[in-house]
Amino acid sequence: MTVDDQTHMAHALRLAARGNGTCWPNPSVGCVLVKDGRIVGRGTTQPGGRPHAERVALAEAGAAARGATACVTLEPCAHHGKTSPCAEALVAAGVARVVTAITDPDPRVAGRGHAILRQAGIAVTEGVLADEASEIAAGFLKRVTRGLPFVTLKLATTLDGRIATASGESRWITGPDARRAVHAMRMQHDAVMVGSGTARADDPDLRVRDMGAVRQPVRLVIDSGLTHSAQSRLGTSAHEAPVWLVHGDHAPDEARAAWTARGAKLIPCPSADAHLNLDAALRALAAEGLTRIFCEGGGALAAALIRAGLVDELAVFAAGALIGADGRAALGPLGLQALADAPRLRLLSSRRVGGDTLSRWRF
Ligand code: AOF
Ligand code: ZN
Repeated sequence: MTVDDQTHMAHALRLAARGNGTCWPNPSVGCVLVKDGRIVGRGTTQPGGRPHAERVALAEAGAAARGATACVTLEPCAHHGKTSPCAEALVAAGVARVVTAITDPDPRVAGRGHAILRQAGIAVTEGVLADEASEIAAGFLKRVTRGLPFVTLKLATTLDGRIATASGESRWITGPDARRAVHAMRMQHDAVMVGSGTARADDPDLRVRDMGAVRQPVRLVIDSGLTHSAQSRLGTSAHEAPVWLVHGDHAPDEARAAWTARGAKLIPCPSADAHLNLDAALRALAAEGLTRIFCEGGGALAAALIRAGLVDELAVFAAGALIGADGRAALGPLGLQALADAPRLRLLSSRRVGGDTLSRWRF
């Protein structure tokens, strides 16, 4: 591994990071082709997951790929999809050396991509900036290895952790810069998720706005009884951007018919006492291809996800305001018996966003 490998891998990782939210069920991969110290090709996995990053970079480089070094954030694929494997494409293009960050855990690849390259006499260096690559591919890695999506829970609260006054007034707690940052975060996820209480109370639209043309994330409601009205904003815009509802067996037939007629996708899930089994719900969503879910509340869903150990990251926007104990709490009850049982999170980063702060924490 050289300093140059790290520099070019960092470049490939920046390309990969940009594609998060657009490629599901595939990972967003970045690829940089370097020859004589010059970048001759760059690629990112394209929206929808194809073409793969290596294909895009090879197409840009053309004949210049011969003798070049390819830096790829994920092991090149070894399986035949709509096209031949990327590992074979790199061999055919005459690439001299391949540098990768992490192995692809997809059982169709899992080391075979590296093997194809080595068998063709290409020098392969693995593990360059592996931690950074695992971070960017966290959704894909969790889905493939555990059958669950990576879940980020966003909270936008006052300094004392309130999200509304007692009367339910909540617009706005955080400022315009924080709200814009939320749209940028939605864009980096495959789906934006809320519980049925928030859907009913806020009638949200949940689309990414003012970010140019984007692949809209799936708008997801966890709604065991299918109580959210199909006449809502989500219902009336379901033909413009995808809306999925996860519901229990007791959801009324009329509600199912109304949502289906709107073009929404219904995902049935086992439930007990009117509560969905959230682990099963998230597994069903991963099976549908989702790798990164951005949960925007409300407090009941947020607490239930935490209790079930299903949240990976917490993103907290805190405004310099106070509401007090008569306001609504950001989180429903966690049912803790002792302080020792309180979930402890690790601080990833903390920064100022306009007049608010954003801190990111890992479970
Ligand atoms: C690469 N480069 O840019 C990506 C890869 O459904 P398919 O045929 O497109 O294959 C999806 C699998 O390909 C996915 O599960 C992962 O293993 C790999 N993704 N591989 O060489 C890429 N996105
Ligand atoms: Zn590929």
